[in-house]
Amino acid sequence: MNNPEENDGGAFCPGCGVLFQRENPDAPGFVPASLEIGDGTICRRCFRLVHYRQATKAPLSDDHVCRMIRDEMERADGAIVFVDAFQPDRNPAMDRLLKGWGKPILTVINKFDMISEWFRSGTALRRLADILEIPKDHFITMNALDHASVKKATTWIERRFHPGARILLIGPVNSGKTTFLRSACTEAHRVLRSPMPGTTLRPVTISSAQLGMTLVDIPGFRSDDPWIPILCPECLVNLQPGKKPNRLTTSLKTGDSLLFGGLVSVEVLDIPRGDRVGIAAFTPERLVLHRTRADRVEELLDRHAGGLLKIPCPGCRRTLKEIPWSRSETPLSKGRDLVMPGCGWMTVWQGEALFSVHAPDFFGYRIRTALIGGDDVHEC
Ligand SMILES: Nc1nc2c(ncn2[C@@H]2O[C@H](COP(=O)(O)OP(=O)(O)OP(=O)(O)O)[C@@H](O)[C@H]2O)c(=O)[nH]1
Ligand SMILES: [Mg+2]
Ligand SMILES: [Zn+2]
Ligand SMILES: [Zn+2]
Repeated sequence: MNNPEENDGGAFCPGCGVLFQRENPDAPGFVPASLEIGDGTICRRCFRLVHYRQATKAPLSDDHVCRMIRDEMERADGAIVFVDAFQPDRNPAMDRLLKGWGKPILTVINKFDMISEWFRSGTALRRLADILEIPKDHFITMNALDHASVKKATTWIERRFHPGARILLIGPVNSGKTTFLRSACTEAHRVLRSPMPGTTLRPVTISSAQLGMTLVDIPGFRSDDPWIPILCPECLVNLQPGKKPNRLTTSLKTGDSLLFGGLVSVEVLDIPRGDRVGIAAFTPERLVLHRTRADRVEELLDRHAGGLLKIPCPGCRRTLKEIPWSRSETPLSKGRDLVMPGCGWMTVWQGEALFSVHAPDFFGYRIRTALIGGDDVHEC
């Protein structure tokens, strides 16, 4: 366990992994001079998160995270790569880092509970394997909040690593690395998990008596979520998928727009055959989906930020308005997803159409093979 005595440079906050400091009250690791650092001490940022659910941002670049991983790789015997089932993605920087390492790397697709009910039996693993380009028997799915699921995962891990192994937990922010650590090792009860992306800020090392292994929880990569540098902490927390993400199934005609909260709007520009296209949109629980006519979008965004469209709050709407927005066209047909990082995705279950994605300049969408296929969407 990261404990106050462990490092000769000073003591670490067990909540976020940062070195305690007494100089800067606004930075992570701060403890006031009047407070003696003991066994149960956590820094001010962690204290506020635990007791007031007040989240603050603490910038950390992916380059910095990669450097931390590189340092840890020298001593480690392998890694568990976490994937967020709601946003299954590969991180190219991480792939480059781990390539040629020569030590076992397992993949855990966590938060599977968020999407599992939308699949017909058996299709989920095949589709996840296709999207992530990994063989079906090289990963498992997990719900890190569920005891039985974590037990299944630890048994799988124990079979693949030798006793005493030191294993790195790597993956995007909010993929549940710390949640798993806490669920799997009683020794980790003071390490913080939270819906604020970027809770863990430095590697946190836990020796688990139960597993007979050491797990090193590494801060998450942030570049997969373009909203992190822009939105306020409250909006970022609101943007987390929660336990039960939304699904809206509908059909749209030319000139219709679908608003993903007030962050992105998708307009139907043209339907080559027929006059409607059947779509399904999957979004975080609190990101309101709103259907309107394209010419009303701006007015809605201005009038309803923080209200009907919960995200962004009025302050973040002002920030977003200062950034140029752009439009980009993409055709989409059955079997393909339009992935909007941080906002979920949209799939076509019937027909095809030319769509226009209207979003702030920094935002980039992707097209992928459908995660939840057209036939599954139609039926559930
Ligand atoms: N529904 C569901 N929620 C989960 C699961 N695992 C984690 N969460 C939630 O996801 C959020 C993020 O979890 P963390 O464990 O803090 O994520 P992390 O990967 O450590 O994130 P960073 O420290 O920011 O890198 C928390 O609100 C958890 O409760 C899961 O399997 N299912
Ligand atoms: Mg964490
Ligand atoms: Zn802390
Ligand atoms: Zn906000």
